[in-house]
Amino acid sequence: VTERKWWKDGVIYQIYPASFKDSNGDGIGDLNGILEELDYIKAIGVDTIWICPMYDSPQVDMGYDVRDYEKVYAPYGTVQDMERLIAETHNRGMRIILDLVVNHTSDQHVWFQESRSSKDSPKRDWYIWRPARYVDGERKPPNNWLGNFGGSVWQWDAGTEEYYLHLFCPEQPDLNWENAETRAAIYKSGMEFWLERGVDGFRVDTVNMYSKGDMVDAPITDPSSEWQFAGLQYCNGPRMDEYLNEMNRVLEKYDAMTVGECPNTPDMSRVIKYVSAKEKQLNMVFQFDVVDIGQGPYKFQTTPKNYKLPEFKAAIRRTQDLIRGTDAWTTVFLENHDQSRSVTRFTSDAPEHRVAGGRMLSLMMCALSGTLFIYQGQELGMTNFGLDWDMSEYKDVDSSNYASPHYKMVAQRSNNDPEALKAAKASLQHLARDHARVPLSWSTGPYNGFSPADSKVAPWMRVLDDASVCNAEQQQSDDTSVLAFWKHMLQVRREYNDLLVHGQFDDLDAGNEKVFVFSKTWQGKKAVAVCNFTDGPLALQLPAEVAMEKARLLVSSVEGAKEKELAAFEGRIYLV
Ligand code: TEU
Ligand code: CA
Repeated sequence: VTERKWWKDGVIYQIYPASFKDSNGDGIGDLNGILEELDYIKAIGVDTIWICPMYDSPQVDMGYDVRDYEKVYAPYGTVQDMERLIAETHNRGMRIILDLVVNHTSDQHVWFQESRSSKDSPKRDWYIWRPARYVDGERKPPNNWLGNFGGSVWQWDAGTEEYYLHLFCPEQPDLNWENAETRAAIYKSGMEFWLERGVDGFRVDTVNMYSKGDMVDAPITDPSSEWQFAGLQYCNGPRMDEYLNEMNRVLEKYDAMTVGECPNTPDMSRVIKYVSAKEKQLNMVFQFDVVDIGQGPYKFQTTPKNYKLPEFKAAIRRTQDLIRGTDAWTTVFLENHDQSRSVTRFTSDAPEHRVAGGRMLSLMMCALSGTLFIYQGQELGMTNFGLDWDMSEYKDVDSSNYASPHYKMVAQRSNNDPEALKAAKASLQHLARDHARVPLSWSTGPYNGFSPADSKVAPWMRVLDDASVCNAEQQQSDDTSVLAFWKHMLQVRREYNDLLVHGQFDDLDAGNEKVFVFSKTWQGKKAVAVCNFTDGPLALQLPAEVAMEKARLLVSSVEGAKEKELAAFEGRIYLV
């Protein structure tokens, strides 16, 4: 049994500032827009908000390229606005966490400007510089690693004639965590500046990439490319424990919570070490098992829905089992700003199924153990935008850097074969990060209510075409909406907190390709959840033990649930 903490029972609502709400009509979401909607957020039943990077940034990667940790990106507001937002969040009895992006900075950060100014700069060693390799007289980067957004992870700096490392864009040079002075500066500027202003914790970006190991060539898995997948090398390097223990000593002073982003970590014992209470590293992590499903090593080369339900269930089991007999803690999430919409990915966004899909996923998530994360718009059941969007309307650097070259390559290799191009576009439309970044639909008004009605500037990104299908205003007054169901489920989750948030998870029918049936147990109490992942009705078959013990239906995600039949995308929870 693990110790109780506020963040374990917490429900955290993630806000993407650019796309949440534009208060002043410049087409870009802002901090005052968040302030205006704090009561809306509180009414959902969440108790903590997480703000994606709102720091000063040239926005090459939407703020994940920080120019100054101690300033706010001007279109979003000021440090004073942040102080007000922190105070107003706390006044409502909620907490607020920020995104801590300290694996890398922007190339415009003064630290990097100094580092690149000369080889003798006192900050030279704050980033990762290496000389070129020469192969047959030709200049080559130090190794063959493929970057997260395509291409080499190394960028040549003509001024000082060395390469610097960037696991993401060239405009995002990696900080050198091996240097103690750099780490101290990170803690002071990136963390303490905001902890002193009252933030309650951090979502820690790419936390497992701080220690890069010995940076030898990655094995060749894609012979057609010069650059090879190296995620298993630059993640979880040898000094991770040391760095996280040190970082934790800073956080401890403020009793701040952390949730670390943890891609490329299939080794469960490594995950457990990150989040085991006695290890004093992180409070919890986001494992990628669920969101990576069906994706393969090359994100935009997969076909939509190319996985079977048992794989999805197994991925959930891997996150739930983190707390089985350990002192660790886990998370529940299906969406964030890097993922497409869960209704589209895991259920169906067909008009007749969208509401049922959104409600069932809410029921499933609320029945799983761990800290629950909801991404803005997920509470409304927002879906992916359509196939009709033009490539130029995808704004994310991941889509343009990665998908467009891929699309061009497909075009070239297939000699513009329409079928091949259709498949490439379908993959992009299914998985692009852009779907999560579409401005939130608040109403059916101009700009879907995202910008003020009299605004002269269009939102920075295209809004969804028909907001009458799904918007916050309508759902607030509709008992059958996805939003109304989330509110109800969060109450249920609170009422049965021990069982649903802390209980032991067991998959009762792991091989079933249509239905997800799992139980939660806590000190002699038991709940069973049943979720129909198909788009048609199914005969209800409860596990024998449940049926015999006369289970009581606690909640169903559809109106007028039938006794012997599950509706399409219906979820239920029984108390046994
Ligand atoms: O993401 C890091 C990450 O490993 C992936 O989720 C990444 O977005 C994916 O490989 C791209 O297809 C974090 C942030 O969540 C993301 O938004 C940033 O772009 C990235 O770090 C760099 O800071
Ligand atoms: Ca604005």
